[in-house]
Amino acid sequence: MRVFIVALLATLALAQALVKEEIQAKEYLENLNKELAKRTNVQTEASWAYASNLNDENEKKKNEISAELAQFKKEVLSDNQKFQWHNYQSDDIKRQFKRLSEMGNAALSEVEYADFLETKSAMESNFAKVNICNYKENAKCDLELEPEIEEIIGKSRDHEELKYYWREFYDKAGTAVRSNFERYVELNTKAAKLNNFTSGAELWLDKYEDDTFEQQLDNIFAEIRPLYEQIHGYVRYRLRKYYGNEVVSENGPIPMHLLGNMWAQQWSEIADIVSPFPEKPLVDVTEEMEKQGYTPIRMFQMADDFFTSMNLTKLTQDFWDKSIIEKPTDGRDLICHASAWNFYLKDDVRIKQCTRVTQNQLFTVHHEVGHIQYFLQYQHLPFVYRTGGNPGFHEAVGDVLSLSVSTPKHLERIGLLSNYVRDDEARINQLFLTALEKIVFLPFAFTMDKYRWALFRGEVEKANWNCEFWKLREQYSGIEPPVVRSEKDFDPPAKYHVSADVEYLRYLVAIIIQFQFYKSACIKAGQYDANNAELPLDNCDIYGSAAAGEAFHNMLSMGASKPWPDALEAFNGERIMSGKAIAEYFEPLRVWLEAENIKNSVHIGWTASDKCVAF
Ligand code: X8Z
Ligand code: ZN
Repeated sequence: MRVFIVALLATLALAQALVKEEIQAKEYLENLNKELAKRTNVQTEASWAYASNLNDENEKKKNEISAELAQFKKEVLSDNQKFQWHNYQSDDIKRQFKRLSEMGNAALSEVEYADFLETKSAMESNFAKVNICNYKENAKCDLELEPEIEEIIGKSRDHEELKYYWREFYDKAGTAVRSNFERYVELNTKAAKLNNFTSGAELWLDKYEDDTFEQQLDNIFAEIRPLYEQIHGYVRYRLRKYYGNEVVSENGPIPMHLLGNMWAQQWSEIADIVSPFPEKPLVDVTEEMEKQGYTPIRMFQMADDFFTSMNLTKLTQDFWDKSIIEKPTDGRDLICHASAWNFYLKDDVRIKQCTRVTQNQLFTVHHEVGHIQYFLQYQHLPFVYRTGGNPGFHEAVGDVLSLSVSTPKHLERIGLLSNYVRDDEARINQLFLTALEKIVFLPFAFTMDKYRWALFRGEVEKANWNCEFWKLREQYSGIEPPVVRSEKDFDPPAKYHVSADVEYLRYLVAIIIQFQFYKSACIKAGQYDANNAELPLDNCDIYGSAAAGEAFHNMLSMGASKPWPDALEAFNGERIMSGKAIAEYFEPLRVWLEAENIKNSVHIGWTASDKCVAF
């Protein structure tokens, strides 16, 4: 009996000690979150200075400060281990500790982390500094990706010219950094293992907090693939008519330089030559924007106005004072790829974008302002929670508004579209245009990470690294390079996110869930009713809807404080990622395309590509 009482007292004492420790841990976390915000702010300032002016001095400063932050994170990790947090009562405290114990690449040794940062900067700055000589005037060698090369790839219909720019760009942005990329993969793997992951793929996937995530995406992708194949077959059929049999085959993969985008990730730039009803209107307000004297600042004001119309947070003074929304003309090199930045101080949020006045850029502006809205909605939370429900959530917010902006209804409302008659044919044109942005993007986005996962997992021999990339691009998207590539080339880093070490699955997830958000927001706004032909999903405008805004607020203000199904639930009551909404949106197009492709005996699917050989 005595032994029992002593044991009981000892247990009680331990439990009491644990409760006391948990109270102390709470205070510890409060201080730590503040300290991390402060230090991350300093590091972000240095990153911003570098990204907006790529010189050696800025690079050195950025890497030094990043190394200091990594060192601090290591100290935090060892401090955290003094707490028995796994046994605490509060889920919130446990979640914070778990997140604060994730080191990412900062887990590398000091020397290797420095190497990692230099390797990344080398790839990123190489990408940003690519210059190409003009195809027509070979002495003019100052063409940059943004804006000149992107414009040519989008507008030129001369396939030889397109091929020239394609090859020049991939050689300079891809092949030039092969050795850096090899080193990057090595260090990435080391870092993943130091974090107790089997590879960098698992480290990236961990952010989705769901062991079946990859499988879920495979399943959703398989559901959408038939629609993709219909679009692919139709576009190839139309391109064949346009360029001739010599340039486009009947059954093979589509030569990607003809698709209006350097990476063939979105094909809307060629809508004018492939849209279903050429004699019917195709919504393109670029000219009208130019005519009305639109400016980048006006485009950002419009995005701000859209968010505030829904009762959401308006852009801050710091945003307007500190953002870079036009390409500087002072000759400095910078990273033009659009990005949104959180500085982890109250209201200090910025965008860096070399904005051009076009319809697609108007959508990108909303995309970026969506990131900013998220930053502002969760800025009250502890530092560890100031991020998206998962990385895809962050990419989806602004896109939901873009879906709304792209409708004829909204474009009419803002005076960019007039005399538009929305009959069945115009509607198919419009759905097709959106599909060239959204459906076409799915296999592209998937392969960006399927490829890198395979490398990180050590599943591909180095001697096959380039052809493996093209194999996946062919299998998933049915496209191929315009010229034969080999292992002497190395093309993956010619995509910004590969050179810059940005995980890409987020964009795939974002497309799927943005349609879930959009559909619910449209219902809340009274703009969509599946049983009312007057209120179709593809002409829903959520502008001015406080109800839709409230759903956003409920989700965004949670940041990452709960697993993502909770965040999704806060928006619309669902807890599962699903392809149902995207399928519903494109259903009229699917029906039309299937009939049209049969009518024209269009081949569906593609044969294997022979455009990559070992040597
Ligand atoms: O990188 C971006 C944004 C910045 S987060 C401009 N996007 C992806 C890309 O350009 O490849 C948006 C869509 C996909
Ligand atoms: Zn984004």
